[in-house]
Order: sequence, then C-alpha cells, then structure tokens
Amino acid sequence: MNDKKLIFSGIQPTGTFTLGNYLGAVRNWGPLQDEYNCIYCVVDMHAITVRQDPAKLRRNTLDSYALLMACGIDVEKSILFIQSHVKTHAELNWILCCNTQFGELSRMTQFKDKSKRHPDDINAGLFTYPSLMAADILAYNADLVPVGADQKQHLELARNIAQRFNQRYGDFFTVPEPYIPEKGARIMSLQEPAKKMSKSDDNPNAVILILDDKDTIIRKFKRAVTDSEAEVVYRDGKDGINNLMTIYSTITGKDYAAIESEFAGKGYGDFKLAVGEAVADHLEPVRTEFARLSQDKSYLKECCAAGAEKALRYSQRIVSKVYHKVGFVDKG
Ligand code: AQP
Repeated sequence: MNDKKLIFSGIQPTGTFTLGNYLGAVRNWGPLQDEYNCIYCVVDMHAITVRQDPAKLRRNTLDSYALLMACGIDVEKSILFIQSHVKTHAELNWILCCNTQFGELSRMTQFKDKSKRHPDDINAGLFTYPSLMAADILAYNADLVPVGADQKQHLELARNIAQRFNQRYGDFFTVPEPYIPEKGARIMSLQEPAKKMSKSDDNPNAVILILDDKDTIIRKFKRAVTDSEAEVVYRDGKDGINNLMTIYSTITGKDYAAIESEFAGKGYGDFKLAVGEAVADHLEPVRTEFARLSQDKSYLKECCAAGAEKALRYSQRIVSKVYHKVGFVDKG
C-alpha cells in the first residue's frame, strides 16, 4: 500500500440499510476512496450476537455486500469483504478480550439497550462485541473509522484497548480516530424523533430503508411525527422537524436558512412531501444498481473472495506480530 491514511469501517448484514446507516456512514464511504486507502466489511460475526435465521443471514450478508457496491464502494479501489471470511478478526479478538476490562464493557450503552431488548439471550458475544469491533479496526492498524454518532462510545473503547496494549507490550497499534460526519451523524426515528432511527425498530413507519420504493418512502415521510406548530424552522424542541430538515439538508446540500426560506408560508405537508421526494429520487440509482448486482451471485462471490484474500494478507502480518508480542511461540 502507499502512504495514504487507512480507513476501516463495517456494517451489519441486515440486507437493506436504514437511511440512518446510509447518511451517517455508508454514503460517506465512497467519496473517501480517492483520498484514503479504504477497507470496508460486512460484519456477519457481529450480527450473531443476536439470534439469526441462518439462511436469512447468508442471504442478507450477500445482499449487504451488493448494496455497499451499489452505494459506491468500488472493489477495485477499496478492500471490501465479509468479516467471517477473514480469520484474523476472530484471532485478534481473543487477544483483545484479554486486554479489555469487564467494567468498561459493562458501561456500553448498546450492550445495556440490547440486553433489555433480548432478555432471554444476553450472551457473552453481545457483551464482548466492542472487543471484536476493536479487532476489526486494529487488525489493519486503521487511522480513521467513519461511523455515525452512536458508535462513538465503542470507538472510544477501541482506542483505550489499543493504548492499553501499547503500554503493556510496547508501541504497536495505531490509536484510531473517529470520523463522524458534521450532518447526518444521528438520524432520528420518524415516529419518535427523540430516538435514533434503528433497523430493529418494531414500527416500520419509523424507519426508511434505502431499498424502499418511492411510494413507500413518501408515505413514511408523510406520516412522520412533527409538532403542533406549522413553521419549518430549525429550533430546540422541534425534534421531528429538525430531523426532517437534517435529512433534507444532507440530501440536497441546502443549509437550514435556505430550507427555512424555501418553505416559508408553506405547511408541514408540503415540506414532508419535498423531503420524501428528494430522498426517494436520491436513492433511485442505488436501488437500480442493487437490483442489477444482486442478480449476479457468481460475480459477487468472486468479489467477496478477492476482497477476503486481500484483507487476510494485510491483517495477517499485523496479527502475527501481535501473537509474537504477547508471547506466543512463532510458527517458524
Ligand atoms: N440513526 C443513525 N444515524 C446515523 N448513523 C447511524 N448508524 C446507525 N444508525 C444511525 C451508523 O451506521 C453504521 C452501521 O451501523 P451498524 O450496522 O453497525 O448497526 P447499528 O449502529 O447498531 O445500527 P442500527 O440500525 O441501530 O442497528 P440495531 O437496530 O441492530 O441497533 C454505523 O457507523 C452507525 O454509527
């Protein structure tokens, strides 16, 4: 590789991403490819921390891979792979688990939230999820990790793990920096705008999926919860409108002042329709490209294999050095 900085990021294989995943993370991955060396992955190993239907997980993983390509990840420019295809992630995870404290994992809000949502399956993998995420990043000594705001706490923990390892065994890991977009880092639910938009939301109207068709997208925006006023302005206490303005601004590039004057004297109905149309039109090429790519399973599998091979070659060198550093006997 050259001396450009290295970016790493991953996404869970839900088959289709939410508008939150897209605006907070994936949409920004493509434009980074020219400036940085980029490594992106579909994190199927993270996915099994909650119970999955195996056949569906397999299908969703390949669909997520195709969707990343449809969102602009170019497999000639970036390394794009499926996490479970690259064994170094699991290997490094174990070392990092042994350098992660019970107390710090217990403080993770995602663990607390997901334990509440799945009280019958609070498994060890759910608890140690952040160590595996640290392994994903540190296996490549990534400099930057583009994520939405909700992943900041996990990334902070990855930094702590890297620093602790460096103190114990001598400087080795790059301490990764978060790369959080100015706008779109926290897209909220359309039905409960104080809560982040999340693919596991029980209410389908709360979430825009990027493969939703135009009518569905517009219908969900029309039903978005706002407030009892009628003024399209960005102001404290107007969570629903603020969220729609953020979405519209991120998609169209217009700032809040321009949006306020565009909708001055118009009602929320006009505004919601405009947001819905802008989002649906923006996502149209993604949907078309996904439909094309997902037909060609053998091409996708070739890309996955090539990506995994490159990722393994890159991370193997790093993980072998980690094995040596912690005192494992070299294989020779
Ligand atoms: N609402 C959001 N706004 C902005 N960014 C978001 N991300 C997630 N939700 C929002 C970012 O998307 C990337 C991939 O996320 P993930 O697949 O690792 O899962 P997640 O963060 O757990 O997303 P969900 O939708 O909320 O899943 P569940 O329902 O399983 O908890 C990350 O960079 C994330 O920050």
